[in-house]
Amino acid sequence: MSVKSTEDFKERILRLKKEKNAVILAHYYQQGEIQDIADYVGDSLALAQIAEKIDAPVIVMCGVHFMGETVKILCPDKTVLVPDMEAGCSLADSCDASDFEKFIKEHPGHTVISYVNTTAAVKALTDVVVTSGNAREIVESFPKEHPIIFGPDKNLGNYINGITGRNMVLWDGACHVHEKFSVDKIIELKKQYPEAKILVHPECKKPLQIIADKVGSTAVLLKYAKESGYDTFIVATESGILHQMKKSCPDKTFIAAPSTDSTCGCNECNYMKLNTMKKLYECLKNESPQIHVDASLIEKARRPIERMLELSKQIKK
Ligand code: CIZ
Repeated sequence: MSVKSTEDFKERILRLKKEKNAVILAHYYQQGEIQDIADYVGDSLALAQIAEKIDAPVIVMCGVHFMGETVKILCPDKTVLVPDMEAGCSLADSCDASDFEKFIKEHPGHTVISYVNTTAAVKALTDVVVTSGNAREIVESFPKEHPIIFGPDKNLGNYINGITGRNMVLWDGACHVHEKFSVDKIIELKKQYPEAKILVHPECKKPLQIIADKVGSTAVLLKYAKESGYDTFIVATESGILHQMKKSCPDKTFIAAPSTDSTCGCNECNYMKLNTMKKLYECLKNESPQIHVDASLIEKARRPIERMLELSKQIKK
Protein backbone atom coordinates (compact mmCIF):
# COMPACT_ATOMS: atom_id res chain seq x y z
CA MET A 1 0.00 0.00 0.00
CA SER A 2 1.45 3.38 -0.92
CA VAL A 3 1.86 5.98 1.79
CA LYS A 4 0.69 9.41 0.69
CA SER A 5 -0.53 11.88 3.24
CA THR A 6 1.10 13.31 6.33
CA GLU A 7 -1.48 11.43 8.40
CA ASP A 8 -0.45 8.11 6.76
CA PHE A 9 3.18 8.85 7.49
CA LYS A 10 2.35 9.85 11.02
CA GLU A 11 0.56 6.60 11.71
CA ARG A 12 3.32 4.50 10.17
CA ILE A 13 6.11 6.39 11.89
CA LEU A 14 4.42 5.91 15.26
CA ARG A 15 3.93 2.20 14.58
CA LEU A 16 7.56 1.69 13.52
CA LYS A 17 8.78 3.74 16.45
CA LYS A 18 6.99 1.36 18.81
CA GLU A 19 8.11 -1.78 16.93
CA LYS A 20 11.77 -0.71 16.95
CA ASN A 21 11.70 0.87 20.39
CA ALA A 22 13.01 4.10 18.89
CA VAL A 23 13.09 7.64 20.24
CA ILE A 24 12.66 10.62 17.90
CA LEU A 25 14.49 13.86 18.70
CA ALA A 26 13.75 17.03 16.72
CA HIS A 27 15.52 20.37 16.66
CA TYR A 28 13.47 23.59 16.82
CA TYR A 29 14.44 24.31 13.20
CA GLN A 30 12.69 21.20 11.81
CA GLN A 31 9.40 21.29 9.92
CA GLY A 32 6.39 21.65 12.22
CA GLU A 33 5.00 18.19 11.50
CA ILE A 34 8.31 16.59 12.45
CA GLN A 35 8.44 18.61 15.67
CA ASP A 36 4.89 17.43 16.42
CA ILE A 37 5.67 13.74 16.05
CA ALA A 38 8.97 13.84 17.98
CA ASP A 39 9.32 12.55 21.53
CA TYR A 40 11.49 15.52 22.40
CA VAL A 41 11.92 18.91 20.71
CA GLY A 42 14.65 21.32 21.71
CA ASP A 43 17.91 23.10 21.01
CA SER A 44 21.25 21.28 20.72
CA LEU A 45 21.93 21.54 24.43
CA ALA A 46 18.57 20.12 25.51
CA LEU A 47 18.75 17.35 22.90
CA ALA A 48 22.28 16.36 23.98
CA GLN A 49 21.16 16.32 27.62
CA ILE A 50 18.22 14.08 26.69
CA ALA A 51 20.25 11.81 24.37
CA GLU A 52 22.69 11.06 27.18
CA LYS A 53 19.84 9.54 29.22
CA ILE A 54 18.01 7.57 26.51
CA ASP A 55 17.71 3.82 27.07
CA ALA A 56 16.11 2.88 23.72
CA PRO A 57 18.39 1.14 21.15
CA VAL A 58 17.43 3.39 18.21
CA ILE A 59 17.53 7.21 18.17
CA VAL A 60 16.38 9.26 15.18
CA MET A 61 17.91 12.72 15.22
CA CYS A 62 15.76 15.02 13.11
CA GLY A 63 18.24 17.79 12.65
CA VAL A 64 21.46 18.26 10.72
CA HIS A 65 24.47 15.96 10.48
CA PHE A 66 26.53 17.43 13.34
CA MET A 67 23.55 16.93 15.68
CA GLY A 68 23.42 13.25 14.71
CA GLU A 69 27.15 13.02 15.36
CA THR A 70 26.74 14.57 18.80
CA VAL A 71 24.11 11.94 19.66
CA LYS A 72 26.33 9.12 18.34
CA ILE A 73 29.30 10.42 20.35
CA LEU A 74 27.19 10.45 23.50
CA CYS A 75 25.48 7.12 22.71
CA PRO A 76 28.07 5.07 20.75
CA ASP A 77 26.28 1.74 21.26
CA LYS A 78 23.00 2.93 19.82
CA THR A 79 21.78 3.06 16.25
CA VAL A 80 21.61 6.77 15.42
CA LEU A 81 19.63 7.71 12.33
CA VAL A 82 19.27 11.02 10.49
CA PRO A 83 16.45 11.15 7.91
CA ASP A 84 18.62 12.85 5.27
CA MET A 85 22.40 12.48 5.37
CA GLU A 86 22.73 15.52 3.09
CA ALA A 87 21.42 17.73 5.91
CA GLY A 88 24.66 19.60 6.54
CA CYS A 89 25.47 22.94 8.16
CA SER A 90 27.12 25.95 6.51
CA LEU A 91 28.69 26.92 9.83
CA ALA A 92 30.20 23.47 10.47
CA ASP A 93 31.42 23.53 6.83
CA SER A 94 33.14 26.87 7.47
CA CYS A 95 35.57 25.16 9.86
CA ASP A 96 37.70 22.46 8.31
CA ALA A 97 39.41 20.35 11.00
CA SER A 98 42.94 20.51 9.56
CA ASP A 99 42.73 24.30 9.10
CA PHE A 100 41.37 24.63 12.63
CA GLU A 101 44.26 22.52 13.93
CA LYS A 102 46.74 24.89 12.26
CA PHE A 103 44.90 27.86 13.78
CA ILE A 104 45.18 26.28 17.23
CA LYS A 105 48.92 25.72 16.73
CA GLU A 106 49.30 29.41 15.82
CA HIS A 107 47.84 30.31 19.24
CA PRO A 108 49.74 28.19 21.77
CA GLY A 109 48.49 28.21 25.35
CA HIS A 110 44.89 29.00 24.36
CA THR A 111 41.91 27.02 25.61
CA VAL A 112 39.79 25.97 22.63
CA ILE A 113 36.06 26.57 22.95
CA SER A 114 33.95 25.35 20.04
CA TYR A 115 30.34 25.96 19.27
CA VAL A 116 28.29 22.77 18.94
CA ASN A 117 27.83 23.45 15.19
CA THR A 118 31.07 21.65 14.30
CA THR A 119 32.11 18.27 12.97
CA ALA A 120 33.25 15.50 15.33
CA ALA A 121 36.81 16.09 14.02
CA VAL A 122 36.71 19.73 15.17
CA LYS A 123 35.19 18.74 18.51
CA ALA A 124 38.09 16.31 18.95
CA LEU A 125 40.47 19.34 18.81
CA THR A 126 38.38 21.23 21.36
CA ASP A 127 38.67 21.65 25.14
CA VAL A 128 35.04 22.47 25.76
CA VAL A 129 31.98 22.60 23.50
CA VAL A 130 29.31 25.27 23.97
CA THR A 131 25.88 25.99 22.54
CA SER A 132 24.29 29.40 22.14
CA GLY A 133 22.36 28.53 25.32
CA ASN A 134 25.41 28.23 27.58
CA ALA A 135 28.30 29.96 25.74
CA ARG A 136 28.34 33.02 27.99
CA GLU A 137 28.41 31.08 31.25
CA ILE A 138 31.01 28.58 30.03
CA VAL A 139 33.30 31.35 28.77
CA GLU A 140 32.84 33.13 32.11
CA SER A 141 33.84 29.97 33.97
CA PHE A 142 37.41 30.80 32.84
CA PRO A 143 39.34 33.69 34.43
CA LYS A 144 38.91 36.96 32.50
CA GLU A 145 42.46 37.14 31.15
CA HIS A 146 42.57 33.44 30.24
CA PRO A 147 43.52 33.10 26.54
CA ILE A 148 40.71 31.48 24.55
CA ILE A 149 40.14 30.53 20.93
CA PHE A 150 36.44 30.57 20.04
CA GLY A 151 35.17 28.92 16.88
CA PRO A 152 33.65 28.70 14.43
CA ASP A 153 30.94 31.41 14.60
CA LYS A 154 32.50 34.89 14.59
CA ASN A 155 29.15 36.63 15.24
CA LEU A 156 28.44 34.55 18.34
CA GLY A 157 32.09 34.95 19.38
CA ASN A 158 31.93 38.75 18.98
CA TYR A 159 28.68 38.83 20.93
CA ILE A 160 30.19 36.82 23.79
CA ASN A 161 33.34 38.99 23.74
CA GLY A 162 31.07 42.07 24.01
CA ILE A 163 28.92 40.88 26.91
CA THR A 164 31.75 39.31 28.90
CA GLY A 165 34.46 41.91 28.22
CA ARG A 166 36.77 39.20 26.82
CA ASN A 167 39.04 39.29 23.85
CA MET A 168 38.79 35.71 22.60
CA VAL A 169 40.55 34.91 19.33
CA LEU A 170 37.80 34.17 16.81
CA TRP A 171 37.63 31.76 13.92
CA ASP A 172 36.18 33.43 10.81
CA GLY A 173 33.05 31.30 10.31
CA ALA A 174 29.35 32.07 10.04
CA CYS A 175 25.90 30.59 9.42
CA HIS A 176 24.53 31.51 6.00
CA VAL A 177 20.96 31.72 7.29
CA HIS A 178 21.60 34.00 10.26
CA GLU A 179 23.94 36.28 8.33
CA LYS A 180 21.30 37.00 5.70
CA PHE A 181 18.70 38.80 7.78
CA SER A 182 18.17 42.31 6.46
CA VAL A 183 18.38 45.12 9.05
CA ASP A 184 16.72 47.53 6.59
CA LYS A 185 13.75 45.23 5.96
CA ILE A 186 13.39 44.54 9.68
CA ILE A 187 13.34 48.29 10.42
CA GLU A 188 10.63 48.69 7.75
CA LEU A 189 8.65 45.84 9.32
CA LYS A 190 8.96 47.45 12.73
CA LYS A 191 7.27 50.59 11.29
CA GLN A 192 4.29 48.38 10.39
CA TYR A 193 4.30 46.73 13.83
CA PRO A 194 5.67 49.41 16.17
CA GLU A 195 4.70 47.39 19.24
CA ALA A 196 6.69 44.33 18.07
CA LYS A 197 9.75 43.19 19.99
CA ILE A 198 12.70 42.16 17.85
CA LEU A 199 14.15 38.76 18.83
CA VAL A 200 17.61 38.05 17.44
CA HIS A 201 19.86 34.99 17.52
CA PRO A 202 23.54 35.74 18.37
CA GLU A 203 24.65 34.09 15.10
CA CYS A 204 23.23 37.22 13.36
CA LYS A 205 25.51 40.12 12.50
CA LYS A 206 26.19 42.89 15.03
CA PRO A 207 23.98 45.64 13.45
CA LEU A 208 20.99 43.35 13.93
CA GLN A 209 22.02 42.48 17.48
CA ILE A 210 22.15 46.24 18.21
CA ILE A 211 18.51 46.85 17.22
CA ALA A 212 17.29 43.72 19.07
CA ASP A 213 15.04 43.83 22.13
CA LYS A 214 16.34 40.38 23.07
CA VAL A 215 19.39 38.46 21.85
CA GLY A 216 19.55 34.77 22.70
CA SER A 217 19.52 31.12 21.75
CA THR A 218 16.30 29.54 20.43
CA ALA A 219 15.43 28.36 23.95
CA VAL A 220 16.04 31.84 25.39
CA LEU A 221 13.96 33.53 22.65
CA LEU A 222 11.14 31.03 23.14
CA LYS A 223 11.16 31.63 26.91
CA TYR A 224 11.12 35.40 26.37
CA ALA A 225 8.18 35.11 23.95
CA LYS A 226 6.26 33.07 26.54
CA GLU A 227 7.11 35.05 29.65
CA SER A 228 7.73 38.67 28.65
CA GLY A 229 4.13 39.88 28.56
CA TYR A 230 4.56 41.34 25.04
CA ASP A 231 2.24 40.18 22.25
CA THR A 232 4.02 40.71 18.94
CA PHE A 233 7.49 39.59 17.92
CA ILE A 234 9.71 39.84 14.85
CA VAL A 235 11.86 36.71 15.00
CA ALA A 236 15.36 36.70 13.48
CA THR A 237 16.43 33.09 13.61
CA GLU A 238 15.59 30.07 11.45
CA SER A 239 11.83 30.16 10.97
CA GLY A 240 11.23 26.60 12.32
CA ILE A 241 11.22 28.07 15.84
CA LEU A 242 8.01 29.95 15.01
CA HIS A 243 6.17 26.61 15.16
CA GLN A 244 6.94 26.18 18.88
CA MET A 245 6.40 29.88 19.56
CA LYS A 246 2.93 29.78 18.00
CA LYS A 247 2.12 26.51 19.76
CA SER A 248 3.23 27.84 23.14
CA CYS A 249 1.55 31.25 22.72
CA PRO A 250 -1.44 30.82 20.37
CA ASP A 251 -2.73 34.33 21.17
CA LYS A 252 0.52 36.10 20.31
CA THR A 253 1.77 37.20 16.89
CA PHE A 254 5.10 35.98 15.52
CA ILE A 255 6.55 37.39 12.30
CA ALA A 256 9.52 35.72 10.61
CA ALA A 257 12.20 38.36 10.03
CA PRO A 258 12.95 38.91 6.33
CA SER A 259 16.32 38.15 4.84
CA THR A 260 18.15 40.05 2.13
CA ASP A 261 17.22 37.64 -0.64
CA SER A 262 14.09 35.82 0.49
CA THR A 263 10.97 36.12 -1.57
CA CYS A 264 8.79 34.39 1.02
CA GLY A 265 9.72 36.99 3.65
CA CYS A 266 11.20 34.46 6.05
CA ASN A 267 14.49 32.71 6.44
CA GLU A 268 14.77 28.94 6.23
CA CYS A 269 17.77 26.64 6.48
CA ASN A 270 17.59 24.44 3.38
CA TYR A 271 19.60 21.78 5.15
CA MET A 272 17.23 21.58 8.12
CA LYS A 273 14.28 21.39 5.76
CA LEU A 274 15.74 18.40 3.86
CA ASN A 275 14.23 16.16 6.54
CA THR A 276 10.62 15.30 5.70
CA MET A 277 7.99 12.98 7.16
CA LYS A 278 8.56 10.61 4.23
CA LYS A 279 12.31 10.46 4.89
CA LEU A 280 11.71 10.04 8.62
CA TYR A 281 9.41 7.11 7.89
CA GLU A 282 11.88 5.54 5.44
CA CYS A 283 14.87 5.92 7.72
CA LEU A 284 13.01 4.20 10.56
CA LYS A 285 11.83 1.45 8.22
CA ASN A 286 15.27 0.80 6.71
CA GLU A 287 17.33 1.79 9.77
CA SER A 288 19.30 3.90 7.34
CA PRO A 289 20.99 6.33 6.88
CA GLN A 290 22.94 5.76 10.06
CA ILE A 291 25.56 8.00 11.63
CA HIS A 292 28.95 6.34 11.99
CA VAL A 293 31.85 7.90 13.86
CA ASP A 294 35.24 6.18 14.36
CA ALA A 295 35.74 4.87 17.88
CA SER A 296 38.97 6.87 18.31
CA LEU A 297 37.22 10.05 17.22
CA ILE A 298 34.31 9.34 19.56
CA GLU A 299 36.70 9.09 22.45
CA LYS A 300 38.36 12.44 21.66
CA ALA A 301 35.16 14.31 20.77
CA ARG A 302 33.25 13.03 23.79
CA ARG A 303 35.42 14.73 26.40
CA PRO A 304 34.62 18.36 25.42
CA ILE A 305 30.90 17.56 25.07
CA GLU A 306 30.81 15.93 28.49
CA ARG A 307 32.69 18.89 29.90
CA MET A 308 29.96 21.16 28.50
CA LEU A 309 27.21 18.97 29.99
CA GLU A 310 29.00 18.97 33.34
CA LEU A 311 29.51 22.77 33.34
CA SER A 312 25.88 23.27 32.22
CA LYS A 313 24.64 21.56 35.39
CA GLN A 314 26.20 24.39 37.36
CA ILE A 315 24.47 27.11 35.33
CA LYS A 316 21.38 28.58 36.96
CA LYS A 317 18.80 29.86 34.45
O1 CIZ B 1 22.21 25.28 19.71
C1 CIZ B 1 21.33 25.15 18.88
O2 CIZ B 1 20.48 24.30 18.94
C2 CIZ B 1 21.30 26.06 17.74
C3 CIZ B 1 21.98 25.65 16.52
C4 CIZ B 1 20.68 27.20 17.86
C5 CIZ B 1 20.01 27.60 19.11
O3 CIZ B 1 20.14 28.73 19.50
O4 CIZ B 1 19.31 26.79 19.71
